[in-house]
Amino acid sequence: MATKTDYELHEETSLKHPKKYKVYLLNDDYTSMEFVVDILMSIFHKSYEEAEAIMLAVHKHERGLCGVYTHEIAETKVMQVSRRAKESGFPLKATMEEE
Ligand code: TYC
Repeated sequence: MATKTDYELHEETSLKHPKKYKVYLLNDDYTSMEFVVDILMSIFHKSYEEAEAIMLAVHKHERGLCGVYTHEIAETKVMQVSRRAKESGFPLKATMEEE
């Protein structure tokens, strides 16, 4: 078989290893601890215990890892956090960065 083009190699490796993105929650002074725990349980599927530990870590260290996802899923989680926060009148934000 002829040598693969850069494009073919890229397609092959990106299908096998799609890039992953870390999603972080950011601390602020106004969002309630209870709301953050609820977000971690409902959007990031954490148990109550895990959610409380992540929330306290964010409160203490300014940001905390909520999960690692493909680009589309990470983007959706960030948007869901932003929509729920807005609806509830909290400034809570999530960010994503390539792993
Ligand atoms: N710092 C907030 C408070 O004292 C709690 C908080 C935790 C807010 C985590 C955002 O991502 C966050 N009420």
